[in-house]
Amino acid sequence: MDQCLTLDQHIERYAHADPLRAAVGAAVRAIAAASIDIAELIAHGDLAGRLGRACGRNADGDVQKALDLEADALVRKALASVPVALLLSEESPVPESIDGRGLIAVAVDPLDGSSNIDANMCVGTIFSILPMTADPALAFLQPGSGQLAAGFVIYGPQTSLVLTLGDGVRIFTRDPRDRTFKLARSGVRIPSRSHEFAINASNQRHWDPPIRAYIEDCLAGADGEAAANMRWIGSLVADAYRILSRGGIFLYPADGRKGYADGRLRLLYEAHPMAFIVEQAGGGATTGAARILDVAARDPHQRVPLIMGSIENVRTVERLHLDTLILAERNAPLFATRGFFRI
Ligand code: FDP
Repeated sequence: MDQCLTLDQHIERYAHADPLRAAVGAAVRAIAAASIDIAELIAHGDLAGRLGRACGRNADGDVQKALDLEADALVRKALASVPVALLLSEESPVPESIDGRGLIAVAVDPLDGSSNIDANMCVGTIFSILPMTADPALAFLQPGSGQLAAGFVIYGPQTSLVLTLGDGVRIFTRDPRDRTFKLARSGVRIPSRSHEFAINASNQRHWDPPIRAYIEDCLAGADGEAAANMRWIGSLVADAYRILSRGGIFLYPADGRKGYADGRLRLLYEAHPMAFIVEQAGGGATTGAARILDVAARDPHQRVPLIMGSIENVRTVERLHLDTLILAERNAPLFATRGFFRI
């Protein structure tokens, strides 16, 4: 591994003289530069004013925190000098035109996990880069498999950028000595099987049968399997980073609460980029019924159920969704001696 390779050097190697790749590289560099400013703002905590204070609601009704708006402004400013045709931010109601000659469309969640700001926990910035389409109205209606690049920055004990340009996953960590991102890990692989799961268990009574059944087996340790361990940070970037580091499964399913028929997470700037990264690291990402990267958006802020992580665990959840016979059998008396882990 090129231990001291900087993000800029990596992007130069990737882009060569290809204009589309150069545009992708420029957007990644701009978001990385904005993320250094965001990291420094977060590091000031309440000394920078109460970053976690509510300031209003975005077009979709989500509460906006002060840091959501500051991060949005920093990302927007950084991308202003990059050939981006369209920008979709979680904080804006509709995609905005930036550069009419731009070759790419960028979807971004400037500050993910904002309910964690006051608790001094990990938050992040997530982005997805798509090729621009001849008809601008179609740019964000492409399936996730069309992404050219995806990544997220996690603001934690270290600030790290997790990046895929479609050739595996690399992690660049910010070097505090010179404010540059340097390659810390390449060839990131998610172990194919894990005994760690992440879900907001307080929603259990609202889950559909397949999710309920899967989690019951995780807790029971069916068929001699060790009972699984639970971790829920409540910050997508942090749960995703842990899964990239040591495996596991993350579930934010659809549930019976009002407004949760498609889960909570957004397709274009949360599920698509995470799915691209996770698949590039050998994992899986599904709605339960469909591969996330095959899903195309109907509207810019569409939500989608997201189940992602270690491939064998994800496949088990998919089988539970697709095969109603498995669930029927589960309810039969014989199930006392069988579990999904053996299927
Ligand atoms: P947040 O609302 O704090 O921004 O995407 C939104 C998100 O956090 C994810 O980061 C996180 O996984 C999820 O919502 C947490 O949802 P719950 O509060 O329902 O657990």
